[in-house]
Amino acid sequence: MAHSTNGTNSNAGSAGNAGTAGRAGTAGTNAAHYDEKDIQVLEGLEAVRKRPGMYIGSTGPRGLHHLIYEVVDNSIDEAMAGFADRIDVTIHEDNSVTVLDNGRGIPVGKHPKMKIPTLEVVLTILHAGGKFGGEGYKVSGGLHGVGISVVNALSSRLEVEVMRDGGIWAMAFSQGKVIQKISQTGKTKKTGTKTTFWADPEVFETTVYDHDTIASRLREMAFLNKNVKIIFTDERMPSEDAEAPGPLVEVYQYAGGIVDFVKYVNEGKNVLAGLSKPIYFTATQEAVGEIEFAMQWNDTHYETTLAFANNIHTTEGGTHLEGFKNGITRVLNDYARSHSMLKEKEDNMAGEDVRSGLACIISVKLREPQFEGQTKTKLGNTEIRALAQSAVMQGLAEYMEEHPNPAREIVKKALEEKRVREAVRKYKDTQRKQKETSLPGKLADCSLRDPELTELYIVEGDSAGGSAKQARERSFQAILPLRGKILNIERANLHRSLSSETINTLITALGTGIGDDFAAEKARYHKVIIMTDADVDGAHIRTLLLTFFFRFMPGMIEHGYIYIAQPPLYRLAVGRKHTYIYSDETLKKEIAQLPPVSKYTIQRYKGLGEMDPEQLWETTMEPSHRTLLQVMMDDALLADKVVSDLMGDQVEPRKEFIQRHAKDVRFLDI
Ligand code: 0RA
Repeated sequence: MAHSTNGTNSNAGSAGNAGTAGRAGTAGTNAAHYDEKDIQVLEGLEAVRKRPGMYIGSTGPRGLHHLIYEVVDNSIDEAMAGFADRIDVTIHEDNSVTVLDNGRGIPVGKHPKMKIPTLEVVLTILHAGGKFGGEGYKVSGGLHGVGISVVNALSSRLEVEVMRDGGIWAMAFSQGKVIQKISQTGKTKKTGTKTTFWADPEVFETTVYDHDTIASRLREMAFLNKNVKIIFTDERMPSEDAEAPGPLVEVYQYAGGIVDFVKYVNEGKNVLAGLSKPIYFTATQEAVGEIEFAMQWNDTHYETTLAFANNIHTTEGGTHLEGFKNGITRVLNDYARSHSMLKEKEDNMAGEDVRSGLACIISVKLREPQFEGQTKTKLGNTEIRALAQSAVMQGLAEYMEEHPNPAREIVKKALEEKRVREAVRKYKDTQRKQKETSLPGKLADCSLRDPELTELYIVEGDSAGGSAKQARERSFQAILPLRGKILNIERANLHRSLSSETINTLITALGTGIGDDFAAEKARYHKVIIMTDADVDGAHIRTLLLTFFFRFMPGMIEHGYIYIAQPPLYRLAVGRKHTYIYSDETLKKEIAQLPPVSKYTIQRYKGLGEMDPEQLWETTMEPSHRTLLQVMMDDALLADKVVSDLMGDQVEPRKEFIQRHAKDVRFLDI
């Protein structure tokens, strides 16, 4: 989301009563002086203007955006009832908003009880919104269910036009009061309702809508209601299509419904083999409602499950989510056992194992939703737990039996997560037992203990490690030889990486801990120097090590503790003198500068192992002669991009990242 003012995205619609407390306080003081007559007044729209927070959450940007959601929700209700399939939402240049649907139109005839036009009842009486009208709707969205009258109360002006029974009827209001009585203004064969409102600047801190927030919510609505086409026009913004000048128009229509939603969530991620088509199933229980699931695993290690009840994003979860979690854990364990993928002696996979890498949309539409929790975004209906669970146990199990290939991929991934989780638990146990007492055997530590003075050389290969151990100044230089390549952290998760011995050795030697446990002040060395061969393999190992630091110990880079050693590429000997050369360019220059008949020999170092300890010391380890590259990282980039690019799942952004940062490496002569 590009905006910051309301600090939320499409979930703003379910954001609840954030601003209620303050508002209620003010009104409460006044309430002390009310007599019976006043209380009656308070039951009308005046109450809404006195305590807007109670009805729309707040008078800040969040509450403002709620106005649009409330009006759109009414049209969505009409669509859910099967009478509308198109909703046009337009934000005009002056931040007024028009919502037009092609439903039946709000009834305009005299209301039998109230003796005024039903249209007026709907717009001026609290709670006379969607459910009003005898038969009513089967299901109804709208977080507060307060209806369009609340929007009317909080608008400096509201115009409504109803197309019904061959005619067009219009009314206008100001701050909830009729300023233009109902009248027929024309004829039409169409049906529908059109509402235009101007949020009251006397009520709202701001009356400017955020395009992305509205777009995101409308898109979500279209995903959740596949029969609805939502056309969003923002007249404040220019068209993105040069061929069609005019305002910005975006169309949201998803024939695939939540299947399209889950694909959208997984955009830019690698989905598991055979799962390019998401898993979809549904269950209905006449007296309760309908529940739909769309799920698709990707190769990341985090879960994105979005649960909705009557189009409301239930961010606090609830019974639908509980039933789902129980169901999916059972189905995957049953499958793993019956297909001998999980051995008899092995423990079951945990919920977090089976849901790792899962993107899932749950949408339940029920007749009488009960919303609970702090922000009224937790579904409370107990009957939904069983419905959700049995839906998953049938739907998912059936899918897996019919699609053995993706089924195996899903279970394989979950099993991997389980094993890794268990390895981590073991690792943490041993860590606790060891309590940094024993350092890895391969580490040739230095004798000084002051991290400001000490250095750790991470050296590729045992033979170079041997030379480095002989060459070093043991008081302040420690050597850690790495055997072969280290695990490719690019693709493994934190848990899995910890089962690698090399990684463990590294972590123990450095002393800082990793991830959330990282503590820079525990670093045992303030210079950690990566020393690899000057060839492709060396470059690869260096990349893997840098990736390791980027991912698990970014703080080491932030503190400037990570360096890259620069071993020479050549040794140029002329007569009795010799020089070490660090690049092809310099070599050419040096040779060109030699007197014409000079005799010289060039030795090319393919690896560190070709240097004897003295040479290694002289060229690469001795502080007054060596050149170290300090690895630097931009702070903003760290916060923003490391997580998505490096922690992410696609290889390209990661490669780009490392390539980008390779350039940020700067020379440092010590
Ligand atoms: C009450 C009763 C009927 C429809 C509506 C309200 C209605 C409200 C809104 C709000 C926005 N768009 C709407 N469309 C319809 C049922 C009328 C009938 O039985 O024909």
